[in-house]
Amino acid sequence: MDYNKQLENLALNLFKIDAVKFGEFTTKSGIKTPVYFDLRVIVSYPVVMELISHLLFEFLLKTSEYDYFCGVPYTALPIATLLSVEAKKSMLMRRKEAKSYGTKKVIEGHYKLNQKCIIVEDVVTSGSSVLETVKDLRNEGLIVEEAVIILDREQGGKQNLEANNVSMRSLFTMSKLIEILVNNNCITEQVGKEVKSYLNNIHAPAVVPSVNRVNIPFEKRIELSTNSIAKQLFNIMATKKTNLCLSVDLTSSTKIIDLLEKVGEHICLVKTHIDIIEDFSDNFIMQLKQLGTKFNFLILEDRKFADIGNTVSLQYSKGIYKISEWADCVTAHSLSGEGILKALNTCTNTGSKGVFFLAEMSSEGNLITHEYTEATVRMAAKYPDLITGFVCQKKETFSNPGLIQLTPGVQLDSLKDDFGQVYNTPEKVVLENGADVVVVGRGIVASKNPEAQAAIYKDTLWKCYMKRVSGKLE
Ligand code: 5BU
Repeated sequence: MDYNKQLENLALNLFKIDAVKFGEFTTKSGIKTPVYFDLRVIVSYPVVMELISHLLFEFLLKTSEYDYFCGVPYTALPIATLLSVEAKKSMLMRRKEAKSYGTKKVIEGHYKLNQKCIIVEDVVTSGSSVLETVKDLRNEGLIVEEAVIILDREQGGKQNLEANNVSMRSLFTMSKLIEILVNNNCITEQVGKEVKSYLNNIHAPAVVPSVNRVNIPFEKRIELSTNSIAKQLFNIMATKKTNLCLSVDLTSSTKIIDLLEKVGEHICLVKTHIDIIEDFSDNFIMQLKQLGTKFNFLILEDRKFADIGNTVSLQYSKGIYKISEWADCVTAHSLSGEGILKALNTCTNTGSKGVFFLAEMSSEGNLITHEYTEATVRMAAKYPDLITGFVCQKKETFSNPGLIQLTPGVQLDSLKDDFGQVYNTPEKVVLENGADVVVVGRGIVASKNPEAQAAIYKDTLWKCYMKRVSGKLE
């Protein structure tokens, strides 16, 4: 039987067993509704349970790669169990309340860090129940990026989940279910119309993205990273106790090397704009790498690639600079599409590489919109081995604790420069805005005593970070 026929069969069964009802009800999110879906009853109907899990497996899960299922308690638990048996994949169980004795575990079952868990849920209205389960699983170091659902009420839940980096697929949308029930004379056209107009008018409130990553210490986030440069950077930060990135925006290679000799001990990352250097040479690169080894810092070339993939691959590996040969990581825009990431991914011929993907900018009047930022984060999720983190300004921008938030536009005092750069203080970017690595350029480079100034930035930023992870925020 084809998918649509089987779906119709399921819809009629659900109607027959009173799992879908029409009248006046209030949902868990407090929304009044003329239609109510109550799947708790399915435990009394094994044939319906089997049909649901079979459809979920056949049509939504066959092509996915994952290690575990976790049902959102309680209604989806039997479905998750059946799926687990059908797919021969283990299941995890989330407790609604942690045990007050013994292990105090929230997630039951055996699992390993960085393995993928798929969420199973019956109905999504706002997505908040799914997100509670996602949060607990992510806190345990599991990767949660997908949810399979029986019914999407089409009231904003899908968007709320996407804002939290969870993509959702469902067997039915509410409109589809209603259409089937009207076509089969289970409900009148009038009731169908009422439900449709209700769906168009009532939306679930937006759910604030979970921001737990900012409370997890760098050393714990090493294990959560899937990019080797992110792992190295977290490691350097944790051992050197610095999250300062120096932007060496100087045009003389000797001056850069002299400066790094002085401040190398205070930084975890050096950020270059290689094309502003007037006396570039291979010798400069050699010295830069030697300093990186001597002081244990990585090199980020802030190239901001933005062209089509083929051009980017040439810009990355050819020309005078041959960036791919020496930069541990680079910055790239998402503007021209996924081709950029594909190109950078295939050029990783010389060991481990990373990309800081540009999701937001610090400059006044930049044209990046909220939608652009969200699409950038979604695009990055397809390249877990390549992406080191995001260049961004807000903690809400992404939630994956394995990725690094790199934030430029920081100075101790001045508010702006003459060309639209907007500065925030170290306190603001680390404590409020979620910055992991903080980029400082002229705040250090243009000061009278860069060495002393770098030490001040390092100490101030690290104190803010320590305060953040200790959870002692006002
Ligand atoms: P400053 O001297 O601290 O203003 O230098 C900031 C550096 O970060 C500079 O090299 C910029 O090119 C870079 N930057 C930025 O300032 N803002 C952004 O949004 C991005 C990069 Br992306």
